[in-house]
Amino acid sequence: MKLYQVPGTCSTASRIVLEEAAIMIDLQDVDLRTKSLQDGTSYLAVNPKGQVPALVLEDGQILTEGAVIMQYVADQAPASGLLPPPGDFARYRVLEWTNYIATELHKTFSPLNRPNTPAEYRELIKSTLLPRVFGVIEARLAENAYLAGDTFTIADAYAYVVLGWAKMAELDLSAWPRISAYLQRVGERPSVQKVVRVLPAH
Ligand SMILES: N[C@@H](CCC(=O)N[C@@H](CS)C(=O)NCC(=O)O)C(=O)O
Repeated sequence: MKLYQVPGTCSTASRIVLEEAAIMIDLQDVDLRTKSLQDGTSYLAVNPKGQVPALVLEDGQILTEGAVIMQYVADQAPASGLLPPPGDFARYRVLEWTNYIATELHKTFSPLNRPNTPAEYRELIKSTLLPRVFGVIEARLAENAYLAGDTFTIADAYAYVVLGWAKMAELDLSAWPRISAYLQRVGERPSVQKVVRVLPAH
């Protein structure tokens, strides 16, 4: 399989999941500004959305949307515990948190990475919108070591990468000590140590 990615962006969550699942992958870096690949060809021919990640399967099919790529990868390695099997209610708890991270955390952060986002909106994101999400995650981590329970899942790979953007946004996480401890704990996982390089996200 091949993963189109940019280190430090949300595609890094897919890399962590691939690593946790012990799946070998060919990595291809994308220039998100020009939407081009290192050989000069257009990334839009791979993924017309122009965003990372995109996963090319063994049969040539291309799968996009990080939250879905992570589910696909986790299902290739059921023993990893990254995502419980269909029919197990625990699966839906993992997907509930994965969806929350995608729609409420990731996409609330995204405008901070666009140069043309108005200052007033940036301020609203930092003062109100993100703290509301941080509060939900902080409360959850008071109950469990990980988002969906007591084991690491795809939701944690995703949350780890996106919460890591707080530093670049100059957001002080000290008001959320459980999040800070969680980032430290997840950051120590061998899979994370292997893949994480923090670069500006988009
Ligand atoms: N809906 C997509 C969004 C992915 C996304 O936002 N990717 C960002 C990097 S974190 C990106 O490629 N940004 C470049 C752009 O939007 O032009 C997903 O969940 O995978």
